[in-house]
Amino acid sequence: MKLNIVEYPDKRLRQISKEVKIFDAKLHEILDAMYPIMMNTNGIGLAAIQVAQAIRVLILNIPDEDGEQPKDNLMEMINPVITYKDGDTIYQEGCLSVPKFYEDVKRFESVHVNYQDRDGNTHTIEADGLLSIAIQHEIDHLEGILFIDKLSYARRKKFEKEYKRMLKERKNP
Ligand code: Y12
Ligand code: CO
Repeated sequence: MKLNIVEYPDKRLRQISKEVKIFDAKLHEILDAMYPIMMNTNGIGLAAIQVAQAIRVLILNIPDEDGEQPKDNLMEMINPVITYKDGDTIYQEGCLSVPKFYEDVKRFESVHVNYQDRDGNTHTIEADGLLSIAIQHEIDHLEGILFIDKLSYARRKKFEKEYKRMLKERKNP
């Protein structure tokens, strides 16, 4: 299965992703295709809508203390729901769908999340640090929300100007 990353300002990123009800080979094929895309682009998180699949699926591979991302650390979350949130934290985020831009974003410091795995089994995780931030960033994608939507008016204006310039430069180098 060949999937490509959808980039801002593509409207598909604004879709609300649908709940997964069937945990079949098609779902596994999408998950299996998402993993190399995330790893080959140095990503730590990817939502299915970023590869034009409007289903409530996300994957995460948070680097360990040595900056390594072994496949053992891969997390697949289907139909994730935040059930508890606490505290505030600010982190400079980036997104594979918004290339070359990194901005400080305020998130909850810790979250509890219920989700299903690829076989439909239910799990709960208590996350803080980078994992918590990444989960919140990816769950936003499922609602059509991007990290740039969380910027102040002035920062968003600056971003739009610079992003337009970057796209133009990429088209006519
Ligand atoms: C903290 C911050 C962001 C997240 C969400 C997940 N975001 C990513 O995985 C972003 C990856 C990313 C990778 C890039 O590198 C390449 O594309 C090769 C990148 O660089 C460029 O666009 C040039 C930008 C973002 C969770 C937690
Ligand atoms: Co993103």
